[in-house]
Amino acid sequence: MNTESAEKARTWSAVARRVAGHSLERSFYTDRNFFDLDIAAVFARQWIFVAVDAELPEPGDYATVEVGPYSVIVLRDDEEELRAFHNVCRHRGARILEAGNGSVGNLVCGYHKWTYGTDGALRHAPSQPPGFDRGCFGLKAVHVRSVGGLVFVCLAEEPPADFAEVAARVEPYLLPHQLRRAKVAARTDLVEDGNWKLVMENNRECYHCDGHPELLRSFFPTYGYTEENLPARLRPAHERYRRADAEMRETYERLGLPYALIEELDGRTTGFRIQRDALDLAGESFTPDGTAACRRLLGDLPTPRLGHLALHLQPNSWFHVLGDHAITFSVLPLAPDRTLLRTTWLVHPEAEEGVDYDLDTLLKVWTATNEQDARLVARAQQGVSSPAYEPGPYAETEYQVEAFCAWYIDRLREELQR
Ligand code: 3BY
Ligand code: FES
Ligand code: FE
Repeated sequence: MNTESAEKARTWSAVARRVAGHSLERSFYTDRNFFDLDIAAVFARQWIFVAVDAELPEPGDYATVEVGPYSVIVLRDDEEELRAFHNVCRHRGARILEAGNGSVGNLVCGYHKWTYGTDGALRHAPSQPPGFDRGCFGLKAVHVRSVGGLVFVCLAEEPPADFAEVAARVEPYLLPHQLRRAKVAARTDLVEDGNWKLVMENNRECYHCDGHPELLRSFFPTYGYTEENLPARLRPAHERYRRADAEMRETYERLGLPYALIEELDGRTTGFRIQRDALDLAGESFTPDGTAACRRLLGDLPTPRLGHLALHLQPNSWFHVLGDHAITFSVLPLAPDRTLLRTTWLVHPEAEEGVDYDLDTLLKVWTATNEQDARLVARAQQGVSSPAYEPGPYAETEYQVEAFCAWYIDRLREELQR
């Protein structure tokens, strides 16, 4: 057996050995081969959440995003449509734009100044001989689409066919918040010392939520439990939840806001979960007393007491959309043991910092929560890196972690069978 097929056989047997209801083996979190396979099977195949429309309001506005070895330019073109291109020059391959966001008239490669329009067409290539056909050297396009103001790219030639259906089911929940026209109040990049799957798994359970004192002022720690498996210490919170939930349902009905839980996290190509749900205390926002952090409400909604719309998507994102603001989370793998978590806070387009909202108050809870989660993820990475680690059993309340892993293993199987 050559090295490549020996490697493939090892990968196959690790995938085949996976025991449902248990965490993954060490190699999935530590090996370069699995990291490369994750890029090929997941990040280069699926729709990946990378940006928000509100970052790119005007023609020429762009954001560059690194997805494993890929670099992608997401851009608003001259017709105000979203476009995405590989950030790779068609001359000798240099990165065209440096990392970050900005605004351009044309895309000019920093190496020898080949110049592309916002439609990706090569407009100018200095000193090329007569007969040089610019039409053969346009930028390579990447699939891109917005779902209610959330921007996704897909690096595959043929994107998963079921994403359009997911978008159609999710958009009615998002549209009342008008995220497409919102304003970016802040964005943070946190590099976590753990594999991207540990970051996702950590987000998919509230078994560890005791570690989030700031979040738990407003977020019900009963999340993910049922009446049957609810621990006794969460009974009082559950009682408060039941009262708030009954009231919220009336509000949602009255305002015509979609709220029903849809949970299809595995068994399909684009796994997702969406639910509009109550928050504790004032029930408006992620603040110490639960009151709104921003006075101007998204989409000019008539009341801030709307709880939160929680959206989870496989493979790399989650969202909390409230009456007064929205927060988006994008997870991008950097190395087997390093992951970027990009968090973006959105407010009403006319909300003024210092007048309608205080930036510290707006950012406080999720900044603290992200840092707490990053410490837990680093701890998990350290532990699973030990040869003594063996996969352990999930608690019932960790069913969404199991759904994530089952979904992920299916993607690896698909890739290995290609
Ligand atoms: O972000 C979420 O969806 C929540 C917060 C706490 C745990 N996780 C389920
Ligand atoms: Fe871009 Fe030469 S590599 S112009
Ligand atoms: Fe957490």
